Amino acid sequence: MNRLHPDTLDQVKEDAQLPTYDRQNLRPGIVHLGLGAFHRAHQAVYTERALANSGGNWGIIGVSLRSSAVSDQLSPQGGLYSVMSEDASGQQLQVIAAIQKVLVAPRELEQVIAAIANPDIKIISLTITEKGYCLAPNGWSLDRESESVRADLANVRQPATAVGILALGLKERHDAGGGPITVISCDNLSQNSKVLRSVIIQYVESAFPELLLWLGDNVAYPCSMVDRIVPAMTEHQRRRQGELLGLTDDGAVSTEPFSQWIVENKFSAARPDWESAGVQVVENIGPYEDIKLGLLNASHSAIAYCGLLAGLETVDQVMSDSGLRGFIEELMTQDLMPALDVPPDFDLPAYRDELLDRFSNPCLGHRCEQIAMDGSEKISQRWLSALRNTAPTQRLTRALSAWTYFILLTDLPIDDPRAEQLLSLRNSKSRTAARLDNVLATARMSPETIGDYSALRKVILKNLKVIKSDGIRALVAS
Ligand code: CS2
Repeated sequence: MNRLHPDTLDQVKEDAQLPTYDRQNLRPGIVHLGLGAFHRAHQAVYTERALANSGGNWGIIGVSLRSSAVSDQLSPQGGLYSVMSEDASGQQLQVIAAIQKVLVAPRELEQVIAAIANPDIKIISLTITEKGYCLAPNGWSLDRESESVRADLANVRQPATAVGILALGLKERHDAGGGPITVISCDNLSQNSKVLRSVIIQYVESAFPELLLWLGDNVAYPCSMVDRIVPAMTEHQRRRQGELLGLTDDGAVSTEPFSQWIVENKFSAARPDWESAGVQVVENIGPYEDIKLGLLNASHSAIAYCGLLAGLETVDQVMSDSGLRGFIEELMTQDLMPALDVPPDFDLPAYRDELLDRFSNPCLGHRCEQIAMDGSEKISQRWLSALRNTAPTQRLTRALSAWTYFILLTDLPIDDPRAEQLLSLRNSKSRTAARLDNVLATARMSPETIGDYSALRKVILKNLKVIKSDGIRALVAS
């Protein structure tokens, strides 16, 4: 089979949807930092549709912040890749052409900075994951103690973090008279772009204080809520997708039919006609962000840790296990939903039911291990607000116990920005009770952040014993 490329598009099988706009004359208008599968199956798809509907120079320059893997996949394909959305009712395949160029920041930093400074670029979007924001333990300010931030601040012309790269790019933009720009975080963080604004400003205060006034006048940071389940591709899925497409595609991504993007109406420059592509632009984004994080992502993390401890591999396997499914459903209904502030016209039970259906999608193969990654960053975003104010809610405390057990009492791999610290806690010889506070503190859980912390900790210790003696299924059934 030939490889997907602008010159081989005529070989794409007829079921697949092809780009319908004039890509030859398209110029870039967006720089995206963090070119993972999620961006390719989400924001890039909306931009593709907006280009087809309304045109405009909204090509995307995608930037990988660390490895050259995505560049190796997409650059030989002229930036093209396919997105397949699938559930039990069937699949849809689309070739996306909106990504015009892929840069790898560690080796092409100058080009990345020049792209951010280019006056044609009106939007910077980011999917850099929770840990990419370099947040201090308070979850809000820049972690000046972290090695990566210290290294960037010591050498502001050679940054490696997204924060440092963005700050330097904006500085160059200012110096070149590049004009206003909108910066949109598309990560699962509460008040994502506000948090981004805060770390950028703190970084700039140290690195380029002369820039502060310009930033205030020229850069807008609309918050956004993004939603689409995009599991990491396996080799098997990539091959199968290639067969359906009629061409090999190293950049293929597969996902679910559902997709949602809600953006706060707060742009400082032009934007693609995203509304025509289904993006909702709203005045008040808070409730949408909280509901999605507090219900979808919060239960996703619970599924991941319970699933791992039960020896299950994927989310749909957890959903097919009646005991675990019942637990997750109750967790959502009894513990998570009451903690949410829901607009009067929002049907929360219907949203929950839709989530349960999406989690049950048998085509996704979404691995518990993938969701379990970066737990110390994720669970504070997802669980803390429900744990914070009330007396420890039973089921959420069980989910937190599952995470704690996973960290301290298993030998499952830990993929986490605080892995070193967590592994040394796992391997320490002291009693579990003596290690518990340190583990919880890595996820911003402490007497300062949780109302009845001592009750919570007592329940967790009891739960750990139950998991140890009788397993996770016994704990969730108790
Ligand atoms: C998941 C999310 O991996 C994870 O942590 O919870 O990536 C989730 O699939 C998306 O936020 C869905 O929109």
